[in-house]
Amino acid sequence: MSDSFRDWMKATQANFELSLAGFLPAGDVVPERLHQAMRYAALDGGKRVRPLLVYAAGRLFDAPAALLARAATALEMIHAYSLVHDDMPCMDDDALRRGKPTVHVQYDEATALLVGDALQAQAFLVLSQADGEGDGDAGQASRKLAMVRLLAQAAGSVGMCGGQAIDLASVGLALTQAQLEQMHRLKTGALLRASVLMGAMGGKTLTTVETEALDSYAAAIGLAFQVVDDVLDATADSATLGKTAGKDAADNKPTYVSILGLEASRLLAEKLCSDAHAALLPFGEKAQQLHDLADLIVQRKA
Ligand code: GRG
Repeated sequence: MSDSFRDWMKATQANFELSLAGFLPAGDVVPERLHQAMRYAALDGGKRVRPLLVYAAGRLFDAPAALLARAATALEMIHAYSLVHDDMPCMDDDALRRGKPTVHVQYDEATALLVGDALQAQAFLVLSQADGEGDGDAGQASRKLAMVRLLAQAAGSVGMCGGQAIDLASVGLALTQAQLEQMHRLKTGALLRASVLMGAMGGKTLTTVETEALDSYAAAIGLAFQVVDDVLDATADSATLGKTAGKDAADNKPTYVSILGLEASRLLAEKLCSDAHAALLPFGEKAQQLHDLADLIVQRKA
């Protein structure tokens, strides 16, 4: 990973934090406690992988910055809501997230439920609102509608929520690698895929060939992300992860590490990273940041 990629990443994360803060309701707006809890859940934490993917993919076709900011914000709000709900006692029942007490611990369960619901609604509000840049452009309007559709699909029952349902039903079961892959393709992969496609379609209507290449990239990084997550859960400590380590084994969950073992899981992540790089070849130099993000996903330590 080059210094210029690291500089780009740090600057993008810092700009995104400001933009996200601006798109969230202020903490002194009624109902204050709900708005404060939404800001607690979404701000000041996380790697911002989905926004980084949106911005990197947006570069491919020079998508306007204002549209990318809305797409990135919407994706991160959906992601933040999923973490809040996932941590609740009725799901994973976790007390630590992003190095802080989870929302139901810091506030209460009812507030955590509403924070997730409200973040999801806010995501679609932000994405669908006019942004003063290219609003009269019919092409941009139809691409924005396509983004709304893509995000709804990725977040819903045939995407993230569906994957979570399979996950909850799989505890204690001996899944095959193919079944595990299908679960993660929905639970984590769908939102990562949406990040890549939404960023790219911010610039133009994608051809089938472009969509297929980006789909291959997204499928590879989506799976790599999960394989690495399983490896980290088995090998890193809670302080480094900012969430409870060793939770998968403790909860008797099927993981890549439990099916393949540690070394084979690491090799699989590296192979997926090479697949992701290969999928980007048609886009040339403009895909350098997407290329480096695949490395980041595989080499991350938290
Ligand atoms: C509750 C509808 C619903 C869905 C939950 C995403 C998810 C589905 C659950 C999170 C549980 C989990 C640990 C999944 C593994 C992969 C993953 C999404 C990890 C968290 O994402 P990161 O690493 O988190 O991007 P940060 O905090 O960096 O944003």
